[in-house]
Amino acid sequence: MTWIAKPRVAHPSLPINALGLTRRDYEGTMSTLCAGCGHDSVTAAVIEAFFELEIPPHRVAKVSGIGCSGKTPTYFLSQAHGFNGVHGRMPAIATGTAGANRDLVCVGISGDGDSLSIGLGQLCHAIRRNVDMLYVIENNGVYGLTKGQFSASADIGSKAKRGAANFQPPIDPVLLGLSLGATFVARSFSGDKEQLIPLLKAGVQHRGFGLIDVISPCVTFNDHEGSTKSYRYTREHMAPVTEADYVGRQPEIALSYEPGATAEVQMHDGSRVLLRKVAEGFDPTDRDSAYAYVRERQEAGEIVTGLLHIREEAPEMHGVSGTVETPLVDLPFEGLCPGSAALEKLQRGYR
Ligand SMILES: Cc1ncc(C[n+]2csc(CCOP(=O)(O)OP(=O)(O)O)c2C)c(N)n1
Ligand code: SF4
Repeated sequence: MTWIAKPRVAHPSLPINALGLTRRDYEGTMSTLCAGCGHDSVTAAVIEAFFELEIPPHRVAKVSGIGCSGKTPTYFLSQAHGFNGVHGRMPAIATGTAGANRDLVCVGISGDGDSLSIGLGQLCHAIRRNVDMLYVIENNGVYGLTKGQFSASADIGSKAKRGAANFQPPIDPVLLGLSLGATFVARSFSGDKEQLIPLLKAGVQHRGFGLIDVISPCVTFNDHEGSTKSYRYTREHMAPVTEADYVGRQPEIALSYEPGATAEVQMHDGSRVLLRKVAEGFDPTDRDSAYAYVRERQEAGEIVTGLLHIREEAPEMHGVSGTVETPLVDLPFEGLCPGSAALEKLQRGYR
């Protein structure tokens, strides 16, 4: 894999935040994702959100599983703590991270495969525990990293790279979060930074589990059967002289639309999704209404975006579990390991 060092830019006219940091201080290494991948837009939004929130990058813990989405924490906040875990197990790592040090801002980045297929149980329990973290699902309906198999969020009838249609009903992370009682649920689109950045900022500041499902197109695995420009057609009609592959450059899809309005987005393969932004008067504190509204608009073929539900008074994991306020790393050794007499006393309490 090629690796290009990002040049440092230091110019007196660069905007700085209250900490004296520039946006560059919130970036990571150069992305190796496909040009035009929605995940890069999400990365840019995360960088902007943390820059604007003026959070010191070294006070952040970023965690992920496996997938193209799982790679993205490398591309933001290079000064942050980071752990790239096993496929689908990011929520367990995040739970440990948040539990061990409540002073860090915990950010988990996942994919729809990572969260809704192999890691579904993990996600459910992180929601149930109300782990204090921002949880972003970069949702493209496929397993991008392993070349475009359907994920559990793929819609019925959507076509895979090889033309086969998906026939299994999707798991909607927003409806899942609402039905499990997640205390902050939102949805956005990677190309709509006007909406995504404020949602990310709100999710970071929410005390408890902040779930944001971001529709994030995969440009590489959306070409379809019948196209004379598809990889398959090209391979079948060429005489290869070397083993080579080429992923065409695609422009980022950007979008701006008003609250209450719908916007049709044409994806790179020509398919269309219809987004509806919640209206100004929408009440996100009413979970049942939020669920009914998302379902109603879904029936009409629309994907509702915006802050869909928030419950601020719910105790988060620390409150429920009674964890120590001091981060474990700051506790003296005697506090962390009180000795065998204390252990015996504890065990006696359970007999
Ligand atoms: C235990 C395990 N099973 C399967 C895999 C293979 N694998 C790697 S990434 C991936 C799916 C990634 O899809 P998604 O989470 O949607 O992320 P994307 O690449 O689309 O961003 C799979 C199945 C793995 N790495 N580990
Ligand atoms: S394969 Fe798809 S999800 Fe992965 S980097 Fe390329 S466009 Fe993004």
